[in-house]
Amino acid sequence: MIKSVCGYCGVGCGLEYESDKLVGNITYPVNSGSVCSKGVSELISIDTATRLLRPKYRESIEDEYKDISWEESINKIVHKIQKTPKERVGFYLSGQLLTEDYYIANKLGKGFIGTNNVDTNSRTCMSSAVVAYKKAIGADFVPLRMKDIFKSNLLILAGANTSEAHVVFHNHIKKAKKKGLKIVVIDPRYTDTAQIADIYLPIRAGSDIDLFNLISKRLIDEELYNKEFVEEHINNFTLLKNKFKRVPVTKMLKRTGLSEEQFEEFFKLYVESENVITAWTMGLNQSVQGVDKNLALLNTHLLTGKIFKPGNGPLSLTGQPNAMGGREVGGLSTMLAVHFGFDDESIEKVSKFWKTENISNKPGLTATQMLEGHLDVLIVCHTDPIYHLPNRNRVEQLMKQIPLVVEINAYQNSETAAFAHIRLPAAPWGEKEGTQTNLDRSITKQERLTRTSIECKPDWEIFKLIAHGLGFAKEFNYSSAKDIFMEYQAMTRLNPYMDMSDAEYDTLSMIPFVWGEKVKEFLTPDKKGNLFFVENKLMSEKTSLEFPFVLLTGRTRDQWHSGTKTNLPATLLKFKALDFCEIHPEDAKALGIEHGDKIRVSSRRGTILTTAEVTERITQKYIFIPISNRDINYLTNDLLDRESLQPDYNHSAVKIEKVI
Ligand SMILES: Nc1nc2c(c(=O)[nH]1)N[C@H]1C(S)=C(S)[C@@H](COP(=O)(O)OP(=O)(O)OC[C@H]3O[C@@H](n4cnc5c(=O)[nH]c(N)nc54)[C@H](O)[C@@H]3O)O[C@H]1N2
Ligand SMILES: Nc1nc2c(c(=O)[nH]1)N[C@H]1C(S)=C(S)[C@@H](COP(=O)(O)OP(=O)(O)OC[C@H]3O[C@@H](n4cnc5c(=O)[nH]c(N)nc54)[C@H](O)[C@@H]3O)O[C@H]1N2
Ligand code: SF4
Ligand SMILES: [Mo]
Repeated sequence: MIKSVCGYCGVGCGLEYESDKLVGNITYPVNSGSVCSKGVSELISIDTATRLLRPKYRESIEDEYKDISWEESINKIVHKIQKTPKERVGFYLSGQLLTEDYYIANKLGKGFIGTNNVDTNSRTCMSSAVVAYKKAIGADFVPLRMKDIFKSNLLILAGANTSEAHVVFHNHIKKAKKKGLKIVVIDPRYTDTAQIADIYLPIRAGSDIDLFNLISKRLIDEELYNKEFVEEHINNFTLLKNKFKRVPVTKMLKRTGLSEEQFEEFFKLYVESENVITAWTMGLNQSVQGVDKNLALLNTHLLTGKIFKPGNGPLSLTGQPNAMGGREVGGLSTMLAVHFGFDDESIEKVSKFWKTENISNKPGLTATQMLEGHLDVLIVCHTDPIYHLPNRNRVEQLMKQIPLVVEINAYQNSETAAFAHIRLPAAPWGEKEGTQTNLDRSITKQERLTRTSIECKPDWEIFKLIAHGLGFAKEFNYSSAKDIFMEYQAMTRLNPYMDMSDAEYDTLSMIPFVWGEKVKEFLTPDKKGNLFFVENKLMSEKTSLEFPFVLLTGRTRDQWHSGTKTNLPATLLKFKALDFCEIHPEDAKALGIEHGDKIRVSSRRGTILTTAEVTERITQKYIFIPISNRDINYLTNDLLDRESLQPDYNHSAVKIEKVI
């Protein structure tokens, strides 16, 4: 029997592999034996006909792909990088990469090629949470664990559909509910998660800042905040208090779409609950004011002192399996490595560690800026930007202008494949090994369960080949994922709160290592938490007579994003629909649309076809389309949060027509 870990979501469930079968790992602390449909079907995705099994090349994206050897393809990439100014080279990584893959790509890009254009799809996912955590508590640090729900009295889920997106955690929430945990769900859709709520708040999309501000204001006005804690541990209280004196309370409540009774019922439960956890995901992060939404939420925990105490805290529910590990190594273009930025001291420490003089102090392009960055070489690894970036027609135009697009993927059927020149076959989950950090800081290890397909290579090895081609053989002298992990582990000592020296690579699949368990205070320089006054500036795209609906997008339980690993003949039979558009019965009636009708959904930027699902789960004037519809981003707008540069995926104005 081999122990490993699921490679899908941030819960990070342990798996056991025995005689060609996967089951949950009972001893693994996070999941105690359960897995969801994606976890158990990991094996199926190894053996599909859609695997990419050989390197491919074409001169122009008009041509057909031809097979090419590894040597020739790496040579072509290396030559092009050598001829290109470093600021015109970009690495587009993924929160699904293993830590070793991430580390080596980051070291190559930032440390040796000397470009900070190394970013990741986490930009579209978690970057608002990263910025807000740093501002409010001093570091990108999740200050509690999932198991804290068993010590809590109230769990608030804001813009998070755990029932479909963090399935095994959701099962734990249900268990905790049986033991008395109260649940509040804040979401414009009556999701499967909302069905287990004690209080469901059908908030208007984009108005979370108003709701959290209303809580904070009431806590201050009625002196229900934790005075002692605020005095000792919190900055900016007086400022916030003064600012709140002038906010338009009635207008704020109106913007949330909630009634006074709904708010009062919630507030009563809130103040009566001794231990409170607020968890959130894309409903907050994916917003033009994503950072502010996060800060408004964090304010409530700083005011009440419900942080760094069992059963309490702000719990960002990371989506991808290793988005956390990626952030730890430094996979965002706005950080260097091990949570360091681009200040002189950090650059000096990292340069010394990597033995390099090539690090630039200029933050790089983010994933959401890269395509506009006039790049000559773009290396895309373990992600599908053509599919996932907003305003796809524009993304396609920009991608076409890049002279060399390299796609490293384990499957052939991504959307980016149509825009690449070189495609390199990666070894997927099950054919490789390496570590990942789940959403609450547990570092676990994926094990190799089957032989690596002959022409495929683990992602780290591909970056190593490029590094060697560029003349950095000595600095990239690794013969295994373990070598890389151990170097990274040594590097974490540079940043004391991140020290991972005690992790044992060889036993991580059996005994996960949880880093940061000793951190029990704010990580800001003065060890105090920072309050911020933020306001809802109503910056999302406005609906109009022509585009009267707000489009919400998100997950369905059994599908993983573009579906290269989950939308397979062997799994489809059992699983939920891939493509539908939830629309309220009243709205459908007004448009003459019936359940099952083919419909055309258009925004100012593009049009897609889908099928109407008439349901009261969705509020009037909203529609929901799952992201398993690969065309979804032809519709979405490309407004970005000004600090995190994360897209406003959830709030695009659209219209609907029946296809006749
Ligand atoms: N099955 C499955 N699970 C996954 C994934 C997958 O592809 N498939 N992907 C993983 C990844 S990468 C991620 S990031 C996570 C995402 O995890 P979640 O964010 O929990 O998943 P979404 O379906 O995007 O849900 C976002 C919710 O926010 C709501 N929402 C939209 N706008 C607002 C708003 O303004 N305010 C509030 N309060 N709510 C709003 C939406 O109606 C939706 O229910 O899931 C992870 N888990
Ligand atoms: N409208 C809208 N757009 C969104 C979102 C939304 O909610 N709404 N969510 C955003 C978020 S939160 C996220 S995280 C992104 C996700 O968007 P993507 O990251 O683009 O989605 P995936 O389909 O998970 O892409 C992973 C790719 O890696 C490939 N792959 C699988 N295994 C391996 C491997 O071992 N090695 C390599 N090299 N490749 C492999 C897969 O075949 C696939 O092509 O989408 C973002 N876009
Ligand atoms: S909940 Fe997430 S980590 Fe657990 S089995 Fe499902 S997809 Fe995998
Ligand atoms: Mo994500």
